[in-house]
Amino acid sequence: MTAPVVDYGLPAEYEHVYSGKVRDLFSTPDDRLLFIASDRISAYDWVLPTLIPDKGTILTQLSLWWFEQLADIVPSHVSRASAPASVRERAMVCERLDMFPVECVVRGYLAGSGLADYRATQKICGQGLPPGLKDGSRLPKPIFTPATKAEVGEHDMNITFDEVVIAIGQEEAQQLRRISLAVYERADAIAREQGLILADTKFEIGLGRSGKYAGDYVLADEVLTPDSSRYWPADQWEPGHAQPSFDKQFVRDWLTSPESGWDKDSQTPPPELPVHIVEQTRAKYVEAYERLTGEAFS
Ligand code: Q0T
Repeated sequence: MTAPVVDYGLPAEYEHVYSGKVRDLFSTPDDRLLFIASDRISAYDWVLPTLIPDKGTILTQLSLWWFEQLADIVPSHVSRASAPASVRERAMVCERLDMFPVECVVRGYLAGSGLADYRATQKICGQGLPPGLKDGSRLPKPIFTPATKAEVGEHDMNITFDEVVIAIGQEEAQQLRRISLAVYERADAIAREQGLILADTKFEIGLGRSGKYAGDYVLADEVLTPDSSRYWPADQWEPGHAQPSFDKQFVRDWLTSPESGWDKDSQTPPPELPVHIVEQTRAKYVEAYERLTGEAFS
């Protein structure tokens, strides 16, 4: 897949492997992977033409912090090898894993595709839920709602646990569910102490191929960032309507306002964001980092 990749000024031995909407993956000279978070931002399924300064660095540093908080539950793919200087703060050098072809989603609250599926069938990923739940309702308990990994431009498709079993095996599917639920519970508890609800989140997991974690389940990708998770301010949580996005609400509100002149249903590319929207949005990523980690983002 080839999506917009900026010039990161990497040494020639780093080869481009893959790009998502906002992340770029390169191979390293020593057969690891260099996972780079760009400053790109997506909304309404588009990558916007405007960058959010420091977004990639903030999300990478937040992800690294989360991996540390989770290390007693599951190891991470992050290697101690250093990334090239030009991307050091926005990149992670990672061990290559054998990835499971499953998006490991956990939901503690009803939103997004979970809400859509619940409204259509009173189930999510084949799991029945009580009647009467609303947009934003807390679920009776967190549920593992796996999805298939879609190509760039496509949406992930929710699948049942039995479909995961068919794809990867019973033992493996149970391990992904166990790890995902344990990580969600830990992260929600930590977020809650800072006044944030972790409504849902998505993990990618693989098996270690060599070294210390050979054959072990290892957490990959970026974790528990606002790009991979829905965080809601706990003091504003109110089931019955869509909860405002912690990070992207300024962007969405502006894009759908008359000032933008854009119609999200028009299939035409969105316009550049005004500077004040960029600045407000950057401030939300900084706020997420600072609230969760308790550290200033310098
Ligand atoms: C992967 C082997 O997240 C992806 O790409 C971001 C641009 C998807 N992806 C992940 C892998 C990883 C990771 N992370 C790993 N540690 N080992 N493959 C491949 N694609």
